[in-house]
Amino acid sequence: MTEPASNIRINGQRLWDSLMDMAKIGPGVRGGNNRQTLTDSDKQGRDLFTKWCEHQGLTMGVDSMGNMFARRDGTDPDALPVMLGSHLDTQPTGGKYDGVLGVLGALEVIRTLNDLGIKTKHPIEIVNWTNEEGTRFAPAMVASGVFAGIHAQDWAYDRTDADGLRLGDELERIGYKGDEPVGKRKMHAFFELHIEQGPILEDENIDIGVVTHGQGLKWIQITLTGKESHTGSTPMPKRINAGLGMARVTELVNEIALAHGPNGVGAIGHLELYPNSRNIIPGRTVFTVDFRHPDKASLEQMDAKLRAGAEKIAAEIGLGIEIEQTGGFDPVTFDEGCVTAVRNAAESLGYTHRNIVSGAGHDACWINRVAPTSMIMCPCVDGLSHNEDEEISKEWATAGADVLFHAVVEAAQIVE
Ligand code: HGY
Ligand code: MN
Ligand code: MN
Repeated sequence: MTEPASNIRINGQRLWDSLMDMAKIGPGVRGGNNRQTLTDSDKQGRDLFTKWCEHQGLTMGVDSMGNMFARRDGTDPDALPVMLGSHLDTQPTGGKYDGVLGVLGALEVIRTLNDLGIKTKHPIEIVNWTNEEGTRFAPAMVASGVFAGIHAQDWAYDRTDADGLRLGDELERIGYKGDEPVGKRKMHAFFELHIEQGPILEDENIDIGVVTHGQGLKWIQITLTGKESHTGSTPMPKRINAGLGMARVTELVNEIALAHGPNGVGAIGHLELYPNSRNIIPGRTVFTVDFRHPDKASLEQMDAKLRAGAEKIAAEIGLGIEIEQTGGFDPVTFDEGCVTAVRNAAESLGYTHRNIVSGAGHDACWINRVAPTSMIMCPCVDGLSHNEDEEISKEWATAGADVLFHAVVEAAQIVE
């Protein structure tokens, strides 16, 4: 087998144009995207992706979790496919590149292979994983989690959104509940191109992040139950204020994260407060603590401190408390062989590169459980993501897709 000539480059302008075309679907209010999973705009994005793949001669398969697999045959029909991809769903105030760069960067790899008439021994499949973001339906990476055997499919189907709609029903409604049993497809390797979503690569003026590890994550949902009463006529000592409890737990989350610095991080991004009336003391708050750390023991310590501290706060105010872990995964070490393929590709292409730990969670973190996996990162402006102002340059996108091309083709093995 020959190595892909290092002068082969993908078509950066074509990739950029596809990113801009996809960004028109499910627009946000400030130039980003709101293409949440299993909404009509997610369906439109999936339909456009299918059209582009079929135009490249790929055959599209959809599994029972809506994961999409666009296949380019190899010369060896028995060889397992090399898969590459990410997710097309976005946050409600998301950017144009989080996830999308990985799916459309993969499509650009296929377009370049077709342009050059390159054959590979292994088939190559582009993947769009359903519901990576975990916003509309918690947890994040739920469909790649079912694929990797982490979650049961029925449990995933029963996840509900804020309006009580079930994930399984919404999957059916948009017509992407495939017949193929989830997890049936096996793969030779998986590569995911993704924006860094942090400031390191841009600050150090480095083109490529060679992702060696992913930090661990815990989503801990807390429900505090107090007593609704009049904000004017209820004497302070008689109040059982769930909102006060939530505020104190928020402060505690920040203290715990800082105490486990510099790598520990924590915040509360999801909050429901009942009845949310200006002149009623909140009787109930439901909120999710997001803790992350690259070290498993530290993450467990953060979790334990939170539980003990929240129980203490609830007792001081007289609140009922329920604590439930609603998502999470241990820190991830990616496959050495795949990581080396990424590093070698960046090196041979003349791109600057450095090892990096992923701060965000990705589908690759679950797929790493079932196949050799690694990730490629490109910088993003000010390290900003999960914000409509998320921005990258065409050059950064192109470099990332070039490295993806060479890493994937090396794994898939060119055949003369
Ligand atoms: O939460 C995460 O890290 C990912 O963006 N879903
Ligand atoms: Mn993402
Ligand atoms: Mn994201």
